[in-house]
Amino acid sequence: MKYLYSVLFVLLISVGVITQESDAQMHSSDADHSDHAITILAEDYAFDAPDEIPAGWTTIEYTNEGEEQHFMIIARIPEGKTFDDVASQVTPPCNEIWYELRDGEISQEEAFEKLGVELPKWFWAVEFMGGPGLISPGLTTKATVQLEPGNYYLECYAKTEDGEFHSIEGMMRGLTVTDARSEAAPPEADIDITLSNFELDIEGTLTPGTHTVAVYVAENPEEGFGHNVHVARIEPGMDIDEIVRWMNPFEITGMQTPAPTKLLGGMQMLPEGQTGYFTLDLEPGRYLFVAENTGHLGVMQEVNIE
Ligand SMILES: [Cu+2]
Repeated sequence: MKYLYSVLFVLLISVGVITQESDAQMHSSDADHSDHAITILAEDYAFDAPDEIPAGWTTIEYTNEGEEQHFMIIARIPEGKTFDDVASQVTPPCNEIWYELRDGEISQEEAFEKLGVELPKWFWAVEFMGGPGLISPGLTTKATVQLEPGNYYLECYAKTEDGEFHSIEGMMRGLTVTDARSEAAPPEADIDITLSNFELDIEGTLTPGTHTVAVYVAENPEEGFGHNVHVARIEPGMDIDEIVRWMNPFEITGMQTPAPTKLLGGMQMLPEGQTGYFTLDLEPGRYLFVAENTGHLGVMQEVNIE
């Protein structure tokens, strides 16, 4: 079953699109280039992002300029393959199978089987390298990840109110990480989150204000999956199970507009043994830290901030 979850996860999120915006924005954030920062804007439905960045620790300042919730996962494409290969060989079958699942024509099990048959073998070597978690319209988050040279793609697979992946609507594009290397160091974190297959552990004191959160993915004895975290505000009277359900893209209406609550960012799926960082602005209140596809298995924690 765990394998099936990881399979469906990987497959569904690769549903993509061919269009790309060419407006690129990239800047070094200061004169001595000690901090390698790029700015990416999320729109309904496109990323305004650079085409090329140097390797090394990279801080992505991600602003949601749209009217729907957005995130951005960064996926490394296997050696010898390109974004066009993803768009032409992976996207079309994935989207067709998603429609059949969404429209109730096939079960999840049948979807797994079809994907296993219809996708190219190389797709299983795609590696997910983190990226900014879900944020509500108007918010900005910073996510810091380490990227090695290669071909990557960026994707948001949140859904429109009609159940279309944002990627299909335009939120998927290629990114080249070049051999040039920035000397940027990772940020200092004051909160540590450790993710494993079935647990989310938070260390540090969450208080009102801005925090830098380090997200570490533990090595798992079994095949790992679902190693990501998003932060959602729990308003009075809200049903936590409903937030967890919405966070799960396997649910037919999971991650679909409208979002049930305010979303404050997080860290997208990382490989085992890897650390990524994100900034988090908190006000007093209750928050849910939850993995999108394994929250219902217990990978979540509720936090109360006085
Ligand atoms: Cu989106």
